Amino acid sequence: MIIELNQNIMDSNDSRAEEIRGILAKNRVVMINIISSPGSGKTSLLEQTLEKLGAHFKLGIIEGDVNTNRDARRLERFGLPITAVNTRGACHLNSTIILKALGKLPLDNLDCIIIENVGNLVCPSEFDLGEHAKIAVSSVPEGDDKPQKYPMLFRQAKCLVLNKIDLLPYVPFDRQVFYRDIDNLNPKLPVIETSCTTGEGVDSWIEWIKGFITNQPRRLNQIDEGFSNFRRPERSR
Ligand SMILES: Nc1nc2c(ncn2[C@@H]2O[C@H](COP(=O)(O)OP(=O)(O)OP(=O)(O)O)[C@@H](O)[C@H]2O)c(=O)[nH]1
Ligand SMILES: [Mg+2]
Repeated sequence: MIIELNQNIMDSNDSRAEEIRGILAKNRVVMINIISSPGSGKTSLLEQTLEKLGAHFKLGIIEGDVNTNRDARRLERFGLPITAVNTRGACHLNSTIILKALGKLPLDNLDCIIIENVGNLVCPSEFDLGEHAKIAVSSVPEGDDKPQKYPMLFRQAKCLVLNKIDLLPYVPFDRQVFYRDIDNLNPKLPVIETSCTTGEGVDSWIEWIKGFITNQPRRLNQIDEGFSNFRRPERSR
């Protein structure tokens, strides 16, 4: 006898994501989910971000890793609340994991939680974590064809960071192809070019994320309230 289960396998993920949205709204916390292939520079971008954003907002981190807590250890020096999640092989974070991780963070004393998802360009974008924004990180040595080959993340992202631009002189990367494909997939997507190694472009990213956090409808626990007039930067090319 065959029993058919027609329930959407994402149903339970989606209902927990809804629960998370309620918790974040109640505590007036913004949650950002950073997604990229392994090694594009998520942790490097987080290091830059915590350095420069930590003085203005109360930040918490959820660090997703498949098999170690190395990235969480890299961020320990900032002295911020970090929940390290070891997925033991799973290629993405889901809303059940995030719900548990939120329980370990001091939500009533945070403005923004930044999630570093597991390095993977496909699966993490399929899971609603109840976040306010998915942020895509792509990097020059991965190639200019990634948006076209893995479109889901680039369609969903609210901001795209193109990292490792210091390597442009050394590897083939056609900006025209990259931007043409982005324009086809998500024409309004802000793209910010950075090098986490030289620091180039990082200030534009910091401006974007400050603006995003500030513009969410919520009570701010900001230390510095000087960002309410933020204007979104033009796409850098
Ligand atoms: N040249 C160059 N290297 C970079 C840049 N950003 C990061 N890297 C290097 O790229 C490697 C991977 O960076 P990570 O920040 O660990 O990347 P990640 O996305 O967090 O990697 P996973 O967590 O394993 O998915 C490290 O050796 C970094 O030093 C950059 O802008 N330019
Ligand atoms: Mg990392």
